[in-house]
Amino acid sequence: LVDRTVLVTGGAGFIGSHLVDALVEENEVRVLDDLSTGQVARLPDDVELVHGDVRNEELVAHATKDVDVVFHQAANVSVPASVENPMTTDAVNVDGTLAVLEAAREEDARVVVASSCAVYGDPLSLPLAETDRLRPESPYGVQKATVDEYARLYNELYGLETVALRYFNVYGPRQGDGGGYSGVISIFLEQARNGEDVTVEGDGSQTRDFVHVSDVVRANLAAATTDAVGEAFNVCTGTETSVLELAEHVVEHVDSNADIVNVEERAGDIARSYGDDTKARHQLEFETTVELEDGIRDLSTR
Ligand code: UD2
Repeated sequence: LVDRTVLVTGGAGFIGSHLVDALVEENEVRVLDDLSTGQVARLPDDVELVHGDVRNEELVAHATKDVDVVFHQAANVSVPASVENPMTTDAVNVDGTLAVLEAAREEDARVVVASSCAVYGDPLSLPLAETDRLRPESPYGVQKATVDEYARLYNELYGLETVALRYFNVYGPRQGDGGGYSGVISIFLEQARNGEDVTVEGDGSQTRDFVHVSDVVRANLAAATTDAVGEAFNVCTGTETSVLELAEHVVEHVDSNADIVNVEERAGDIARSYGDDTKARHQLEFETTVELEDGIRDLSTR
């Protein structure tokens, strides 16, 4: 993307800040972030920060003024938090997205919405494809399914250019910085570095589709220019890795003598998950580039 004015909501967060880095050289970048988990230190100098809540319609409209593309990453990303507080997380995740879509409608801006594989719930069949029924199993999953559908609806109803990206298990630099909700890879890396036990929940046979954040950025850039608007795409590698394999890779690459131990399985944990990347390859002309082992090797040297 070049010579555009773009808004990255959640731009001080894990994924948002990588997106900002990729955009800032050649575009005018604005960030809307409440800094609840985001960090100002992640933002390059040339970025305009609008500090505040995505539920604040006036503020969102102000941040969206004269914008060509909105990359909507702001969300409460914690599944457990959504189970604890369905209403407050719904307000942030759903009302916040509606505020963004409404502001974009005013500006006729394209919106790339961060959706999630959580929209699928426990898979009936694998790999998970975009045509599968949505059966979310957490308030977070319902909220993401809702905004994913709103993105499609805004395209159909108002002709707004929207794309929903269903992120699978994203990992990479800055994840879990400063505590808070983080993913298994950053937890394992931290444990291995500190020589602590690497805690595999259950027997470690559960699988996930781990996508490097740089590939998530590339998917967003593809979505900013694609003709395939009104569509939802998996952002996945199409391969599954077990949590035990993951633990072994991490310990090996960190060169740690940490032990891999089994702890209690997580209640309601999904046994297997990986996505079908065919639609994204064909219609979005996007495929992932970072192999999991390379991603882990790189993280282990940071
Ligand atoms: C991911 C997303 C979540 C939602 C969900 C949809 C992340 C961080 N979370 O949740 O937002 O989209 O997918 O299904 O990407 N584990 C261990 N030891 C640990 C921590 C985790 O064994 O110390 C296991 C855990 O039990 C699970 C797997 O690692 O089987 C992945 O856990 P996670 O929290 O990284 O991500 P997940 O798939 O629950």
